[in-house]
Amino acid sequence: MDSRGLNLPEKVVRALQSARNAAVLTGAGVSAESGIPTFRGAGGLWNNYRAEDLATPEAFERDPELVWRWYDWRRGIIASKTPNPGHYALAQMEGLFENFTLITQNVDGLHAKAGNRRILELHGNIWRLRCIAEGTVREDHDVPLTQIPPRCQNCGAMERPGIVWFGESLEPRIIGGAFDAARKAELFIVAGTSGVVQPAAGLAGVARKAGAVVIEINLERTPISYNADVTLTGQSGGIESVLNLVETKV
Ligand code: BJW
Repeated sequence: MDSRGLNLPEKVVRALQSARNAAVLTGAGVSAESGIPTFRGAGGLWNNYRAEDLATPEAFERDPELVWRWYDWRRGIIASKTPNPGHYALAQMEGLFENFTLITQNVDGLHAKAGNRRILELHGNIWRLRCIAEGTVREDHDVPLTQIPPRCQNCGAMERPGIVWFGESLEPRIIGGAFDAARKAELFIVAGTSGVVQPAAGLAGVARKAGAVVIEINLERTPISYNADVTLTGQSGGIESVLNLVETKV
């Protein structure tokens, strides 16, 4: 993707250059270029692992050690990875709008590493651990974990990953903030998500209904494409090309 070859509708170019309020929703595809596996599609985690066995509260109740071993393995992969050009372009974008909210489904923490400050992590963060007795949360970057399952340093109870699993509610403050940002946005960019997991997938429709211009960036069309003014098919590193247009802001 390069900005001259994008051939964007006039309305989209205008939104990129004049919007004051912008929001972006990202998914696993944005971290794929850093070498972190996605969930669905070729090479996706759900091809080899069953979500029901690893990413539900019932799975954790049944076998916390198995769930923790899987998360420990994923922490090991993520720890060795760094942000890619797509992450950096989104970090740069934050400074180019009056209001900019980065809404992510990713749990890897790479948006913060790239420099974004206003981030809503819908599905939590893999470096956060939560005590199942007290609900207290701490950050832990040990790879591998020193103890599986890890224990609360205060009360000794088991900790769980600070992740939102299937069937669990998203933190009201975070999902509320995401819907507010979507409603307020004049420009809404969706990058690297299959658009099948709710409530995240509904954000683009909410933004569109409230009047935003919606740009999707993905390797392929998704259910979100129907709510997008334009779908740019290509790698999310191509967000750089979109950034070039924002930089010519009026
Ligand atoms: C590239 C690229 C490159 C690749 N460049 N692009 C309404 C209807 C039906 C069901 C529900 C509903 N409301 C709620 C549900 C249930 C459920 C749900 O949505 N299920 C559907 C799957 C059917 N949702 C929930 O349970 C949520 N909770 C909730 O809603 O609570 C209330 C409630 C509960 C129950 C019933 C009703 C209401 C919680 C969802 C938690 C999701 N958790 C996970 C795993 C935990 C995190 C972890 O361990 O890491 O989060 S699932 C997994 O999917 C992960 C992701 O964040 C999430 C989204 O995936 P994402 O990011 O889109 O990745 P992929 O792999 O799917 O797609 C990658 C995309 O990138 C592809 O499109 C590629 O083409 C593209 N790509 N390389 C650009 N280089």
